[in-house]
Amino acid sequence: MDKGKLLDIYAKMKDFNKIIVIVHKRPDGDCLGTAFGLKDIINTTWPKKKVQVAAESVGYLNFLGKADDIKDEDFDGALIISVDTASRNRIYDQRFDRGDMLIKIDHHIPVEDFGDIDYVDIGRPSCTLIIMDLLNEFSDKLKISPVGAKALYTGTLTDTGRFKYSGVDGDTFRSVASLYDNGLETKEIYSHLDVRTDQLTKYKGYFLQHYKKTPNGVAYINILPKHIKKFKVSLGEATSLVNELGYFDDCPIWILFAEYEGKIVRARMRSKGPAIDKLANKYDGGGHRLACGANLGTWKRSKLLLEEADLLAKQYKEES
Ligand SMILES: [Mn+2]
Repeated sequence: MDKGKLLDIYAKMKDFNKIIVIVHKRPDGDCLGTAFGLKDIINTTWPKKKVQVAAESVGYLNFLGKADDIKDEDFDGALIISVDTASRNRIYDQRFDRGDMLIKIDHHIPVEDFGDIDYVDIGRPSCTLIIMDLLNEFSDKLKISPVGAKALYTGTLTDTGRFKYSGVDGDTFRSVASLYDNGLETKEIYSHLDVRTDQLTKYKGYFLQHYKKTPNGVAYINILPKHIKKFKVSLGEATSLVNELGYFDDCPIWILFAEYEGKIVRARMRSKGPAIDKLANKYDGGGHRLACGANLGTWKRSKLLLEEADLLAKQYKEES
């Protein structure tokens, strides 16, 4: 934790009367939780400030809050805070540099600095936990409502796999404890996260019957538009099943390939041993040591990635 930089961020939030929080493209629970949690802290602490969130909406996360329709003039004289995003091109609203000042708050392995202040803490397993660091560091000044606590808890849950992934530590639970002290109610959160449509349930059946394994231990599946269409699920829903491939003893790496609009292929990569971030970097991606995304473009490149992942699995098995 960098207390000096947290003080800088606090001072800027206090200074500016217009603040826009921007998430990354195709947002997940952590980045939306971070954005709506931060919005709630600013609104609860300084009710007169105007805070907007720039994000696309994702059905199952709509309970966290509603994104704003942001006009060009909203950026004039505003403080922009980019959350959970490692590189410029992944920022959801590309007008991010039109404000007076830009702050980057992130927990991914750094790709590039782009803020006037860059606060990156890869030791935190979710970006929401950095917001909680800020909250706890200035607990005599900053306030949060149960609505913000709900958002921060949700992001922590989704990015840590419900406190299961590496990076979860005592600080994680101390931070979460303070959310309970601020009125956190978890029942509603689980009622939104623990639902599955008939369509996705049936697609999951298909998914579990059609994954494959490489010779040395990479479990993978290719998600094609025709499957999505047939089962009437969204790509977001289909790709949320990635960790269904994480149960195999003989597969330390698992990858979900999916074809997006314009025939663009992307990968979600996960590992329970070998570091995969360098491999993701080679394929225009990145993220964390054991959880990454990659932008392949074509199915041809997905085969190359798979071959290299297979090699990593092989080396890992030989070493351990
Ligand atoms: Mn995150």
